[in-house]
Amino acid sequence: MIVALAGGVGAARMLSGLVEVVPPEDITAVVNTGDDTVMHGLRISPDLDTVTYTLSGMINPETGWGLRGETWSAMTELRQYSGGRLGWFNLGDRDLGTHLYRTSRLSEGAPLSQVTAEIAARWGLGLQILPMSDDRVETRIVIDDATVAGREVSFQEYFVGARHEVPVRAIRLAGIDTASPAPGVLEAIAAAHTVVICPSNPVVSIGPVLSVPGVGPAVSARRSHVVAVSPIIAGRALKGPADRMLAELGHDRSVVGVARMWAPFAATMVIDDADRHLAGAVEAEGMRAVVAPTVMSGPEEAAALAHMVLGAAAPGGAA
Ligand code: FO1
Repeated sequence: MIVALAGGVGAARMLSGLVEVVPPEDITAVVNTGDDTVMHGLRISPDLDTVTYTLSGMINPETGWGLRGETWSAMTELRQYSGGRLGWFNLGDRDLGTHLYRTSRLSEGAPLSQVTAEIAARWGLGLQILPMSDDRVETRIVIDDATVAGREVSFQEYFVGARHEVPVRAIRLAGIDTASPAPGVLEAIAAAHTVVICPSNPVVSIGPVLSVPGVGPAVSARRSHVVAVSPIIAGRALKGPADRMLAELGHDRSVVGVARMWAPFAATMVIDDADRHLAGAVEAEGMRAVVAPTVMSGPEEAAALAHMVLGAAAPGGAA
């Protein structure tokens, strides 16, 4: 059994490699839901959907979110009605079907983990996709915008509304203290042969997963079996604001900064060839550094990285 702690695009690519080298039934993805939002009354779970659509081959290749070959009639109508005011977060016509289904099932009382399994089954996926929690946890971002310093906004207001171009001052995970891991999360981590920390944003993707009460300690308890893949390559994130966010929140904007965050949880970190010269500094943080090509530019690269990651768990088993 392999457990992957996952955010959005980087994790989805990592998982698409993992399913090529391990039977999908042996994989459990534990996915961040801190980015979830309610838009027009609909519950949107961007990271769950990015993982699901990517693994079913239906992800929109241009955006990295939403569905391939999407149409936008509903959004066009919404913008017409509202003079554009309500159209800042793009929901494609087919994608809306997913959000309508999720929202309906949640309002019927089904937990998010159950609904997520139903959505994965509809797309024919063999792996288990679990939200980090069935409880609502909301990643809130404290930003400095043009009008107010220290304004708290939702993750999507920061990421999509402000195009993640504004400085981040702090992160707050609303609801985290009372959240429980989704059923099966702790059991999967305890039973895993390897736990993979996917190359997702450490602060707003993996951070919330590890912050669900019980999850961080469960991962730390398996430290020697945990392999992290750095989302930072030569000081840059391939996609999204992870690099800037690390710096803005006082972390080192490099694989060394990531190692400092993951050392309590993972014995091994895979860093890119471009960061080979930092392997010693990563090891000084208490992690074993494994150097490999980590850019998953296509299915072959993703499978090669997955193969390497699964072989990289610390030898000897010492936590
Ligand atoms: N990202 C954008 O940059 N613009 C959008 O309009 C947008 C809409 C959207 C709708 C559904 C969905 O599942 C994801 C969507 N995303 C959009 C992506 C998403 O907000 C972010 O990539 C993640 O939250 C970060 O992991």
